[in-house]
Amino acid sequence: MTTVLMLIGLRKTIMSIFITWGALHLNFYKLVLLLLLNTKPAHRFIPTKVATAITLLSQMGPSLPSQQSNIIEENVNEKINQQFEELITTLPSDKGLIVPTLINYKGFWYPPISIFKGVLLMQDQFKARSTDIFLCSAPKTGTTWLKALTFATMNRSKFEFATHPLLTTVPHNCMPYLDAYITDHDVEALPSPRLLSSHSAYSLLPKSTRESPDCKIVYICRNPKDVFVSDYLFSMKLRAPMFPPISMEEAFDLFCKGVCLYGPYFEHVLGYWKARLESPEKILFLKYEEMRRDPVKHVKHLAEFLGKPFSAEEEKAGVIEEILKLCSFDKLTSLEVSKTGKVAFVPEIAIGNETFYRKGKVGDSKNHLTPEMIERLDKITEEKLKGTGFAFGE
Ligand code: PAP
Repeated sequence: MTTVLMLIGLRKTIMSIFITWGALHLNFYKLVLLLLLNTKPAHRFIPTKVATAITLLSQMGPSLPSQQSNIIEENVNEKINQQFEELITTLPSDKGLIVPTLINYKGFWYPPISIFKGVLLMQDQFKARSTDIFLCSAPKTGTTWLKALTFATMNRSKFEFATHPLLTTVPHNCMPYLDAYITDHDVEALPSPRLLSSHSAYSLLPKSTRESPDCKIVYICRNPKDVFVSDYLFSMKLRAPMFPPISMEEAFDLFCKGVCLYGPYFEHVLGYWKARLESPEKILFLKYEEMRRDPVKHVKHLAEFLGKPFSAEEEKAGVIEEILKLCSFDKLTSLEVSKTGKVAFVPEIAIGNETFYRKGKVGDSKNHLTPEMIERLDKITEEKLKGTGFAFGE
């Protein structure tokens, strides 16, 4: 009996040491995440509405996944699985906002979930086509708006504005988010031209995409203060209550030292900026603030860049204004689909559609950051951009 009690006592002591150690070491969270998230979740968090969105996705436009782009059981082969598991336990890690841990892969921060497998797959297997169009961005820089505008522009002769798919489908479900999509879909089955999106850094896009002289990349950036605030508030809505809360001050410190999803933010922007300087015909570089100020000019430019310029008749008929109205913050937020549906880029997390819209304003960060925070981030921005010839929009 005494031996049994001693054993129980010993077990409890070992457990408490393990838990205390775990709370202090990020690798523990990696292991927990592995256990929680890497156990073939079989779309465990995906509600029926997401399945409906996937079906809709398969019924639309030229650059959208068609029925042939079957959802496949798993695209991840043994080699990628092994690479994934090795990397997530050996790469440098730090704190994350949505998931508690981020890992640093080739200079950029990823969550150790299936998106990271997607990035490995993108590099290993993705074959660019000369007709591919990539919409690239760091998170919270205007991706949702850019997706809506590009989808509406590319498909303008296909859909009536009164019955447009964007009235019933969120922009994120109108095109594959490659980083996640590639893990369980056949990207080869997508018809051309493929309209794809990615949050990955330029250096981590598939080699064939970077090297193809013809496939196009549209990149959008936004001033870092608004990006940080938008990201923090968005992430706090998604952070699971089981993980300890993270204050805005702490998240700000992480952002300033470059630790943020897909970041460091400045390196993300500058990677695309440098690539754009080298290949201006391949990369269109947009700034959220400038687009907000003069959206007509930018949508015209976008259409020209994509090889679908608006005709004089279209301009006269007000097609650009119709597209802008359809994709506007007010219109999109008023739709039923934006209030009720969910997007599940990855099986692990389903995101309420309403979460993608907050204020859609330029400069809202001044209502959230202290003057000291603003000064600190402005200083970092100045240092990072020195000598690059690049400036953020205001
Ligand atoms: P994502 O990375 O999660 O896709 P993304 O769309 O890049 O997010 O950025 C979200 C920001 O774009 C939000 O900014 P805010 O937090 O400062 O408000 C969101 O409100 C804004 N946004 C979303 N849709 C539009 C739109 N149609 N027009 C303008 N801004 C928009």
